[in-house]
Amino acid sequence: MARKIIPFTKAHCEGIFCEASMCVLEEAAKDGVKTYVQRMEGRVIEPCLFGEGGTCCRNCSFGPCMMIEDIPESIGICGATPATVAARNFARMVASGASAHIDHARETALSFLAAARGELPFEIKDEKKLHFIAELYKVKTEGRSKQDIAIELGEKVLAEFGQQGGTLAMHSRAPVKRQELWKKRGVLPRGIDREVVEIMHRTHMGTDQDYRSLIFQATRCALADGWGASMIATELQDILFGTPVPIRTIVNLGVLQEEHVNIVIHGHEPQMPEAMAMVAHEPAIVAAAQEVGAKGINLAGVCCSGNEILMRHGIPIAGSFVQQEMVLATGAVEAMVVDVQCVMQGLADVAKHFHTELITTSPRARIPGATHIEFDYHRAIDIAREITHRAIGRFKQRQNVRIPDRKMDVVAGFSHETINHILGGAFRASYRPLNDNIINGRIRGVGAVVGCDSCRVESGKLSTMVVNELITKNMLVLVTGCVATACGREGLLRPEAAELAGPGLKEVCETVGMPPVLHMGSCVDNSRILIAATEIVKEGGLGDDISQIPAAGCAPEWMSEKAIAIGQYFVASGVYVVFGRTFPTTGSKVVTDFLFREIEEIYGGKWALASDPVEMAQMMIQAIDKKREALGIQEKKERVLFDMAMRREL
Ligand code: XCC
Ligand code: SF4
Repeated sequence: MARKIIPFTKAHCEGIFCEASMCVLEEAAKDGVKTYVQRMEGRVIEPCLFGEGGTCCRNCSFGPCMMIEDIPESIGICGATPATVAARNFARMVASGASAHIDHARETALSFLAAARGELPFEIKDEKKLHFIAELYKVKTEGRSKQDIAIELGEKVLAEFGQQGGTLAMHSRAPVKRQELWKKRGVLPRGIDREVVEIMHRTHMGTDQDYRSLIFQATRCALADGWGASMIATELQDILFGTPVPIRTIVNLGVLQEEHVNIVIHGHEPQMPEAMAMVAHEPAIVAAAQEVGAKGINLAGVCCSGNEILMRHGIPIAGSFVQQEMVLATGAVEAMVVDVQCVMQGLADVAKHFHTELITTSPRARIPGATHIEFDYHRAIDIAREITHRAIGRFKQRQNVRIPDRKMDVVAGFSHETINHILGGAFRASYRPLNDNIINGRIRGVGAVVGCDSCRVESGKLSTMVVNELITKNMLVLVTGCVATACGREGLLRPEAAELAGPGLKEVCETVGMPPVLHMGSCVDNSRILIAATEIVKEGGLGDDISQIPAAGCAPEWMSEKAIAIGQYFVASGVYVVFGRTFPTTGSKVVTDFLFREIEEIYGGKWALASDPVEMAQMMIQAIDKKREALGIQEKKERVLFDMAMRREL
């Protein structure tokens, strides 16, 4: 076995564009490995304006009907206007994105129930949260065993998916004023699945043809995601696998280990990754690894599966979405285990060039060329062992390895409960200190920077530039998803990053020893941000609704339909949301105007679009300063802060 180790020594890592990481792709390309880089270059047709702007309809066989809003004759054969088509397409994106979270949550609820019944190797880890959520669902807790409570809770949660009327229990966690607003607007979801089906129905040829009405339903569906499915997924996963607490680990390609069997877990649902983590250090597994000349098993994550086990176990992340093929191109991965969402089909082709086995595990996601080993959580441990042994079996076939020496320390695991403790201290856990620091101006506001990293921009860089700009302006930043990984690569998730923050934020971070950028988890964990925002409201002093607090959201490199669903539930929760590079309704000025302006009068939040990272940050800051002004905490306090900073500098 002729192994070539390519040394990389450059000290500073520039995200995935660092010489070392790109070198992995270049070297691999010389061996004929094709990744997104080649596919982008070799693209035969450029993205078309109708598709990009949302004004192409193919909802019936008269079409596709492509429309230009400025040309009155340019409407559908059925008479559909560009606004109708753009709103229909937008709503369908929400439906698809929400479905991803909903199906994830369903799977979580099913495995939660099975675990409660004692059928799975998972046990309830967070009893306190079990009680809290049980009470939300009106499940009696007094004098009952945790199994009993969990069984009833699991059943009640599952019933919400097929529910036809009424409301969802999690919505009662929102600020009262927000709940009243949703009620008044009639936008409270009646059941989880129902709202998705209704979008598909309304967007069928010849049904709902009023863009406002379509956006209304898209909003109801988005709320069934954020304050429904995503929140269910987050909370039940926490109860089952543990609520994250701050934990130190590493990210980037360099977490792969030359002397270990590398198994990479990619996708979204945490059940399989949890099982893989449980078996990785079993003596029999380690012995089997040693038998083939490896030191043991090295588990690493990609995308949100990675975020889940990073948050709960400190398992390193090898790469974000854009890096997934790069991870395989190192030649150091024995098996990549994938389930659902954000898994590129191109992986199968990359894996073929190496000894890597690509393994699909979800009954709802297969890839030609991959091995399918279906994950059944009743047999979670056996399947995890089987997969691990297959990976071990591949180790000896490993050839050239190009693991760049690129890894970065991160502190992750900031659930909203942790923020409570860190800021308030163990004895007086509360959001009071955060609110006080926002009121006194040390912290200007809270910026949530979330979502994907994109092949169509300088991946990761755009997001981290937004984050950098925000923290220098004293904005506390919350991150999830692949943006979190990008921030990790750049060293922004270390307490040391406080150095980069503005004086006020820096002071707060140094006092409590936290990074200025808090990793709150995976995509479904954006629900943690909703709760954090609600906690800020409930703590008092910053208004009585989410739309009043100095907070804003941003997805600089969004790519998935989930991002649209997430953005819409944030807007409907009263948050100003900035998206990067492109927005799917720009072909219709009418619909875009509605989403970027008018909708604010309804929900207090709205969308915006920008391409330049500094501009994105500035837009968020401007929105936040406006909220500070409305709260009456803007000017005076800022001068106090300035004086303090001046004094310290002297
Ligand atoms: Fe997918 Fe969740 Fe986007 Fe990353 S961030 S590319 S959706 S993995 Ni959620
Ligand atoms: Fe064209 Fe109307 Fe059919 Fe859409 S539904 S393809 S706009 S005719």
